[in-house]
Formats: sequence, structure tokens, C-alpha cells
Amino acid sequence: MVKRTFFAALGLALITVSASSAHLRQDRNWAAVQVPIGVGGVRDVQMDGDLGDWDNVPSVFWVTHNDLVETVTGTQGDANPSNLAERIIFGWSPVTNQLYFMEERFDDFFYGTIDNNFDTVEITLDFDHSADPIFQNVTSEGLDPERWEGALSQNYRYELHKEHEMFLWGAAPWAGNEPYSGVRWDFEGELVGGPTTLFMEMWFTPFDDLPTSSQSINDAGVVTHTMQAGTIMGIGFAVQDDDNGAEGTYNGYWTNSGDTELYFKATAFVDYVLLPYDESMWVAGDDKPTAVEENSWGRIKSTFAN
Ligand SMILES: [Ca+2]
Ligand SMILES: [Ca+2]
Ligand SMILES: [Ca+2]
Ligand SMILES: [Ca+2]
Repeated sequence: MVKRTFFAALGLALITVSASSAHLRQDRNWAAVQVPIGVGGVRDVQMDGDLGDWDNVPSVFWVTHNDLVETVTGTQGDANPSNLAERIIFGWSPVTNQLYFMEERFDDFFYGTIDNNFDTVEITLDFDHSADPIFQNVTSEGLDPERWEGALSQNYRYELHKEHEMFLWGAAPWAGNEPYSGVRWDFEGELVGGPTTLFMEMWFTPFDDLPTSSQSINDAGVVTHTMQAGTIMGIGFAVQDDDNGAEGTYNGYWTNSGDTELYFKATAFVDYVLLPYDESMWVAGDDKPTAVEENSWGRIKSTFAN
């Protein structure tokens, strides 16, 4: 049932897709599931670092370490869950018009909360599937960085060692702040050095044009995107695995597309279809108050003082 819905949606999307996309990694399907928000008898998906709300999403919609390609260092060998195990799901909602991300990560050596670390996921988003040839370091193509840096696609990641845990690279800074985007997380195991299991949730507001010098969402030049079921967007991501502590390097750059240039080129993303709602993949019951205390590094550090 789930599969039939998925492929029916994919067929619809393929008819409407533009020819501009790079279509990388056609060896598998990529889909963002529509999450429940305000559906009676079903728990809302909440951004709180508790991944229980995603428990029933079938594995066909997960991206795991086995789906990723290490494209930079060549030092981590084949995907190996004793080094880095990943379960990643993208979701979206027409109610909130936001994109959601969940990551369950096992890392043998986790340094995400110390200075100079690279244990993160770099997430690059092209909501209107325009496959922008360059959206970071735009001066290299003679473009005005005050206008075009991070404008047509955006590059986000979490930085858990900072007070402000969402990093939006190069783009209009306000869009990297709540309520437009944010980070919530929890963990089990060792917070510094691992082994650690990280439970991560993030959310993003869709932009088709985010002028770099814009000051707020009310700026005339800012164009938000309205997400719709059956449409395609471009998503690139790279799970960075830093297993050598504060040396300022990473050991693994595990990409979804197999193309390292996803960090600045939307032509290096894969095509994600936004799926229609399917109640069978969500957790029945009432919405519950957020169970997980907010985990900011500032709060964790304050516990050391006791
Ligand atoms: Ca949650
Ligand atoms: Ca590792
Ligand atoms: Ca775009
Ligand atoms: Ca690591």
C-alpha cells in the first residue's frame, strides 16, 4: 500500500518535472514524506529531538549510510555502521509550509559539541528545482555576493558547539534564525568522543529567492516557495564524520548525490518528490507535550558547573 502510493506519486511528479535537473543517483528513489500536523487521532510531528514521531515511517523512505558515497577523503572505506550508522528522513507539511529533517546517527567518535569539529550534516536545498549552477562563492562567477550568495539555493548545517546551533552559510542571516529554521536534538552515550547516538531534528522555510542583503521575510525581494504534493525539489546533503577530535579536519564526507560540489551547485543535488499524506506511516494518538528538554550546548555546559 505504501509502495503503491509512493510510485503513484512519483509517476505524477515525473510528468511535471522540468528538464533542467541533474537527476543524479537514479539508482534509487528519494522522497520527502508528508508529516501530520493537526490531524485528529495522529500525533503531530514535533521538532524536539525525540524521534518517536517518525517510528512508523517505512524503511523505503530512509536514507542510510549504505545509500551514501564518501567523495573526499577516501579514508573511511566502505560504509560501515560501526563507524557511522545513519537513518535520515526528510518530511514536509502543506499546513506549515516547512521542510523537516530527522537524523538518527551512531558515531563511534562523536565530537559535535567541541570547537573545531566537523561532525554535522551539510544540507543544501533547491525548493523550485531550478538546479542553480552556483549559489555559494558566487564572486567566482562574477556575481554580486550582496545579492546572490545563498539566494537561489541554501546551505544549512547544525553546529552544536555554538550557542546558535543552525548555520546558514553565506545567505541572509535572518533566515537561519527561528522561526524560519531551527535545530532540536538529544543524544545517548558519550557527548564528547563517543560512541554516541545523536537524535536530530531540523526545519527549514522554503525560499525561491533569498536576496543576501535582505533584512526580513517582509523584504520586497524575498520570494517564499509553496510546497505541493507531487512536485520535485532538489536536495543535496553530506554527512561529515570527524573522528579525530579538534584537529580541524573531517574523515568522511558522505554525500547523497555522489558529487562533492553539492555544497555550492544545485546541479549536484538529487531529485526529491514531495509525497501526499499517508496516515498509515504515522503514530496514532494524541499530540503530546514535548518530552525532551531543549539541548543547547549552553545548557549542557551549565550542568558542568555543578
Ligand atoms: Ca520529534
Ligand atoms: Ca565515525
Ligand atoms: Ca532554486
Ligand atoms: Ca565522528
